[in-house]
Amino acid sequence: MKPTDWRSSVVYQIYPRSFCDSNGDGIGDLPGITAKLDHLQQLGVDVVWLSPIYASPQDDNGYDIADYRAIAPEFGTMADFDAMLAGMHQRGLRLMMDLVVNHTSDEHAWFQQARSSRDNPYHDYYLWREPAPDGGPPNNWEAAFQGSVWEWNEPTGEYYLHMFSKKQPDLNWENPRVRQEVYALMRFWLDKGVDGFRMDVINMISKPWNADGSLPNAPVVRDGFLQPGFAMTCNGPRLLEFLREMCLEVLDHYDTLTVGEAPMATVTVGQALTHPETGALNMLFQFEHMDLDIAPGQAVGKWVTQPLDLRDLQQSMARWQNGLHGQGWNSLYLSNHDQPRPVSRWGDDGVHRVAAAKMLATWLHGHQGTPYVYQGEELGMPNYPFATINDCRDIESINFYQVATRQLGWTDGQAMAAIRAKGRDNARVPVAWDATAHGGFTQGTPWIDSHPNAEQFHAQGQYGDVDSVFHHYQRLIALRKQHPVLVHGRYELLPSSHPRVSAYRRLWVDQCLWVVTNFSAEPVTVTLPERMASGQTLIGHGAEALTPGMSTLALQPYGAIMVLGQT
Ligand code: TEU
Ligand code: CA
Repeated sequence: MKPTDWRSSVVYQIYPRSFCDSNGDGIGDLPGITAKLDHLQQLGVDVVWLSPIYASPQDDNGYDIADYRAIAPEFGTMADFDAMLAGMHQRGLRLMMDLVVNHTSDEHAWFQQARSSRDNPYHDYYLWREPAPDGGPPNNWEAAFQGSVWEWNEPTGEYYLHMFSKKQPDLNWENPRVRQEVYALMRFWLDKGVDGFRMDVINMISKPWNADGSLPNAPVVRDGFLQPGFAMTCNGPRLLEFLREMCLEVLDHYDTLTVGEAPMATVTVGQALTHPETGALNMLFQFEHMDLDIAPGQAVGKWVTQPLDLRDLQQSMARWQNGLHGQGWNSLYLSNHDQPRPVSRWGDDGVHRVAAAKMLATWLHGHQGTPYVYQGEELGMPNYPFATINDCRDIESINFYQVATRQLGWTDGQAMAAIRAKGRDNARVPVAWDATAHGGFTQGTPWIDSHPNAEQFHAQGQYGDVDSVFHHYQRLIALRKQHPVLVHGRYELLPSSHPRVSAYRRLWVDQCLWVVTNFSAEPVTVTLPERMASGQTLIGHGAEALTPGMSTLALQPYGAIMVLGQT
């Protein structure tokens, strides 16, 4: 079976809870997605990544699964799922489901069984440890959503491990029965016609066990017992072995597209996991660029920020572009359901919002790899002005707020400012479809408030506007289909005569593609890379028209240009 060549594909991520509500209960659902498939077809994307829709107590909005083969009632029925999948395939769209198998929900039957007794056949599906000599947790790891990664289980008199919330116990991948369970549920969905998987924190499944079966303490980087433990379980010793087994057992038998979410992954890990011959996944989500605005030398993590230095971003992209060229494959993303809106984070969501959203898109889509568009990004949706913690719904932000204001001495104002800047709910505000109430997301009351400025960026208002962000994404996606240099071209970072202007090129056969983008709110004039002036502008906004012989280029605030020429 000739695998589909997905390298010129563009993926659209749907966060079902916030995409489109079809029955007025304020929660997005599967019939709502089916009703909006023409929007995706018009945009020109090829693949949909659907965040979790499985039965779940929704402690972490579905990333805590209680039944992998059942649809959460609030999202619809299996018949709704089948109709949505059929609608996608009819439009030539392929579907990647979210595979969340580093952990389950504590309400999953496996865990219910496992926590009942040490002799239960499911007990070894999870990770249990005796208390430390002082009766406390077995080691000093802090979980991603605050608190210890260890939770006491009275019935068996031991602790269980949860890297995320205590309602998300980690699975024991050392147990071959657990791995077979995962392969079976993957086949269930692939046999239904699903086209691949986005794999949640997949590089955390192999834990760094000591010879005596204990887990090492995390380095002490701050006062107190708990220390950041997240990185301790990333890129573990048996990761590639488990993923190669997954290929032999499942993936090699289907025409699939796979992307592994891999926090703390390095270029070396990227090469190992996505190498066309020796790897196991088509691509990864790595986080190096997502962590560049985290202030160094502080132990609170992402909530303490620093301005983005464009050179850091350039260097990071260059590392991955060059590191995986011919050795693997990159994903390209600036946003998803865990990150704030890029136009607010690295652009401008005021007077220059449209130009900034287009600039970031041109910059990202000019690179080698598979671009991901997160719902609302194609409309230039900005962050949300969360006023109080009651406006928020995300366990990560709510837990952070509690700890920051109760234990770290942060004021409400300081904590809310951090949440407005980095909170995940920024990405989970309902999509704005039209000028009606709640941006037409629901006829009811949305589960989280809709954006107060939806009238500025709703889809209906952009379909007919050739200068809109939506049209810009449509053209960028079409260019990837027309120009092989965008798919295969080798990346080269170019010197830039301005600290807020990025310049790079792609080289393929005798073709050269230049991408020059202004990351500042000021008009700038930069030195033109050689031979660019005689090229053909493929897409540009806020950029001076090129004429042969030009040596400089004037860019408006957040202006950008992509030019095709000869080497
Ligand atoms: O995210 C893992 C992950 O890396 C995030 O926790 C990220 O670091 C953080 O949110 C940034 O603030 C995946 C899912 O994408 C996320 O939604 C889940 O909460 C998490 O795994 C647990 O399943
Ligand atoms: Ca609904």
